[in-house]
Amino acid sequence: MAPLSDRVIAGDPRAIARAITLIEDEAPDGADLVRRIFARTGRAYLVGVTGAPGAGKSTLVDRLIVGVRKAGQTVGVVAVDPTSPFSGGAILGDRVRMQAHAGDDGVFIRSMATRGHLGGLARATGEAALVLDAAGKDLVLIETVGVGQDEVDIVRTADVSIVTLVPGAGDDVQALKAGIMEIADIFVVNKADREGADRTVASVEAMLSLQTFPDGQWRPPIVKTEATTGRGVAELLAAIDRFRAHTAPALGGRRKARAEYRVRELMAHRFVRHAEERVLATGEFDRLLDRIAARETDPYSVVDEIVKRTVR
Ligand SMILES: Nc1nc2c(ncn2[C@@H]2O[C@H](COP(=O)(O)OP(=O)(O)OP(=O)(O)O)[C@@H](O)[C@H]2O)c(=O)[nH]1
Ligand SMILES: [Mg+2]
Repeated sequence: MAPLSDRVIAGDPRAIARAITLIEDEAPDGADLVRRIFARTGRAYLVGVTGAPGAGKSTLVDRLIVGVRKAGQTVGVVAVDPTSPFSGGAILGDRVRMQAHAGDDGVFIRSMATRGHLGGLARATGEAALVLDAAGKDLVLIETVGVGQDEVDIVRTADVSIVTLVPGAGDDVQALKAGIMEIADIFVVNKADREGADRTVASVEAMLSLQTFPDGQWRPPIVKTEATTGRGVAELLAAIDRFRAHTAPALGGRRKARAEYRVRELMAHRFVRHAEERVLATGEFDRLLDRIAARETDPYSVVDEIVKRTVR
């Protein structure tokens, strides 16, 4: 049989699924695969969709799939599943959605569990997106629940970040402000059929008006949607297209920044692992921690010593 990387590049759905599993499992074969496919990536447009649990992200993603397919493009979806009591349900929901597109080989949907340790979930998600990119998908949608640093990192791996809000979530706007709000390229107020949608739009608008957007700088638009009926989805797709056109000249810079982030993360991960596995004797790390706790030494001295032995 042809190597997995070749089958991924050929767009074979079973190979794509296998490849993403390798990446999720942090198998050495996964790293090898990324190496083999990397030159074939960089063509897909990566769309991050985040927002509070239950905001309607999956429903929205589903509508986007339909819109993108109508436009004749292929699409891959990576849905990052929160490790919450809901996760089982979410995976189930995504399975149901997958069925809806079963038989359409222009669509590939995959849920990823939030159990990545080494290198983190952002790495796994980013690499899953690479697989879909190499497989020739024109658009890759990444759905994630926006709560913490993981999500901010995931969204950073996208070319465009969509933050999904819902009416009556004024407090959420506050809560989201710190992290996710700053990385929003497009705001969506979903469930616009509900009472208070215009108030939510107004509060995001008020927040945006506090910032200055110099001439030529993108000002995030606010799009009202009703994912259940598909209302506003065409406007959202149009906003994505506008953002894409607007940022096309800077895409290289954005991707370079992403590369920097990845390489730094990988370097840190490798160096730590090297120190733990090759430099420190078995149990030594633990003993060092005990000595720090007992104030016999301090963290700086310990790290100085480890670095000295590592670069020797
Ligand atoms: N009224 C209304 N309900 C909606 C709309 N969009 C989604 N919903 C409903 O909201 C619920 C959650 O939708 P999902 O698409 O699963 O939300 P999600 O953000 O993906 O949820 P998690 O992945 O679990 O965080 C479902 O019952 C949807 O039918 C909308 O525009 N209006
Ligand atoms: Mg969902």
